[in-house]
Amino acid sequence: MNTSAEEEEFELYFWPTPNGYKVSVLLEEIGAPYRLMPVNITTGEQHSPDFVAKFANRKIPGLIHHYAQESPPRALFESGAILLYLAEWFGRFLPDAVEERWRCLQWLFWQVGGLGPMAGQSHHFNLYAQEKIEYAIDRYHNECLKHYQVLELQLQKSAFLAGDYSIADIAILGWVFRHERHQVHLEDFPAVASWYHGLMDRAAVKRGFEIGADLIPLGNFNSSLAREQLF
Ligand SMILES: N[C@@H](CCC(=O)N[C@@H](CS)C(=O)NCC(=O)O)C(=O)O
Repeated sequence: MNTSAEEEEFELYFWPTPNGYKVSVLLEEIGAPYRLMPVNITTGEQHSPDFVAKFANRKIPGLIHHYAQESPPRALFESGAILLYLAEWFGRFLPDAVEERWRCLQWLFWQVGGLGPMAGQSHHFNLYAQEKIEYAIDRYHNECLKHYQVLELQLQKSAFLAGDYSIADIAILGWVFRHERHQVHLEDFPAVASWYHGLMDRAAVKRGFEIGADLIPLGNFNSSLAREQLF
């Protein structure tokens, strides 16, 4: 850590979704105090001028780090970048050894560029699209299955993705948490299932996924307003 605890403050701009949970789980694992800043993406708060001024991507999660009194705070979007930033800042959940570090980054990028977008589109076409388009539903479901198969083969060889438990596991867990929504049965992927249940037993992981539980009833992804703001 590079600053004194009194000067330091994190604000997590958050909604209880897979990409949001990745950061709440990591912050809970690290034990870093943070202020939760709910952003109701179903009512369009991600498009408010205030939010966009901080996070040009108009999506959660976003992180603000007040790290020194005399320096302007850092604002970051993109969950993978946020995980990496926190892991480097605290020197935790990112392997030091070159081989494992690159494997960790490889799986982190695999999640943000592969599993996340494919599972996200699967949720969209299964649950939110008003028109049920069989081709799109099948396409993203098949992509999810291919990604789970890749994960399965890796987890048959090693307990975690890259050496010890790391931000790669946390990033992937954020999406596997929603396996029912992308209609993947964990019984078909035994190594993924055992990795998943092992991680879900961790107290910090449980806390991370509990963050924002009170917000869930405030978000309706199927309202016409949500469709207008999100899709
Ligand atoms: N690549 C981004 C994706 C973030 C993302 O898609 N966030 C969703 C919630 S999981 C969101 O804020 N959507 C609001 C919108 O699209 O308007 C990341 O990994 O942070």
